[in-house]
Amino acid sequence: MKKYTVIGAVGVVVLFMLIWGGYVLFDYVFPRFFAPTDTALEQGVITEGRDIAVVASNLEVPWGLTFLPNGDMLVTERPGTLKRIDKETETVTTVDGVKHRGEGGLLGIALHPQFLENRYVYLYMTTEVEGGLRNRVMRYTYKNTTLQNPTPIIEDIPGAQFHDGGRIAFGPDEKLYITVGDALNTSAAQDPQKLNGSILRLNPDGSVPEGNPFDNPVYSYGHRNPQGLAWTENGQLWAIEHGNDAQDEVNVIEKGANYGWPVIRGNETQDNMRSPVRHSGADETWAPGGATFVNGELFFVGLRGQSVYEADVTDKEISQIKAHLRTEYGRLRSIVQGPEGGLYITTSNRDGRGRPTETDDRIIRIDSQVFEE
Ligand SMILES: [Ca+2]
Repeated sequence: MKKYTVIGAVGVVVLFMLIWGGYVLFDYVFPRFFAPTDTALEQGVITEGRDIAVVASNLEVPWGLTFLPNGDMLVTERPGTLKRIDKETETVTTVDGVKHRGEGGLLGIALHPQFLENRYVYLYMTTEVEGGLRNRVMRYTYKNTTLQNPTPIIEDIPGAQFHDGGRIAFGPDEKLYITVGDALNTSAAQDPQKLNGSILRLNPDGSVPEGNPFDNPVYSYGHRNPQGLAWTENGQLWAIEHGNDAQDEVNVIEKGANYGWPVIRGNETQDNMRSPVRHSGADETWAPGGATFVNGELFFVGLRGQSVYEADVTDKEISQIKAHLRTEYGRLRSIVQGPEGGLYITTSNRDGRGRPTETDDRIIRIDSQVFEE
């Protein structure tokens, strides 16, 4: 009897240690691994009297964000739900076929440029098929706050636990641009016949536009895991991507160009490859998310960097990058300018790499003049 009491007591202690160990691992060890690195950037100062307000909370890894013509937000949550946010948050639908694993799941969202006429919504998502994970873009008709007529736009993009890309946006040419990560297949990034490690350009119906450089969906290649797309007022595309070990990149995107991954990194150069306009340096990680131009400045957000970055852009150069709101809201995934001019950022503290507060994840509206001196 006594023997069993001892075994039982040891069992309880072991069980307790396992639970405690798991708690420490998930709550302290993982977030430490993804804690912000030191930064060499100047820190922005918030203009007093300007508004920063939480406009939605209790979301689950919001990833893509866009505005309907009436000003409501449509937000994807990575586990697979589409939400509509006005004063309240309402689930529109759980999207069929989404596989939420690692960095994959329900990711980017974009509205057709003539959404008012056709009600088309585009979603980028990870799915699981025989043979593994695949990413795809689907088009739906958004009607009475439901998604109808699911139509594939591009399918069978190889996916993986990491580097799934996922940002989608219509350019000023009304073509759909799609960021696709290398999905851990680094050599695919150097092959413009392969979709991985590329920025794609498609007609709104999914066909390959005239003028694409390789007569296929690939517009630029040699990317590792591009996450942000933004166009200047003159229509120049910029993209932001994750480096391998720090050295996150800001690139000016030209048709048919090779951005070097995995052959060159940081400031390295090679014939017929483009080096970034700026990168984060060998010791600093931004882990960038979305990007947007506002009044000629390039704004992008950082997951690990936990900041809103503001880059002063002249033509195709960056003179300075400032970090705003560092660690104020945790990991940041998306930044979008609202129809009234405010900047909207989304947190990503529930993605397994952060330390969520009770109200995470959140969407925060920032008066666009907050960062002005
Ligand atoms: Ca590069």
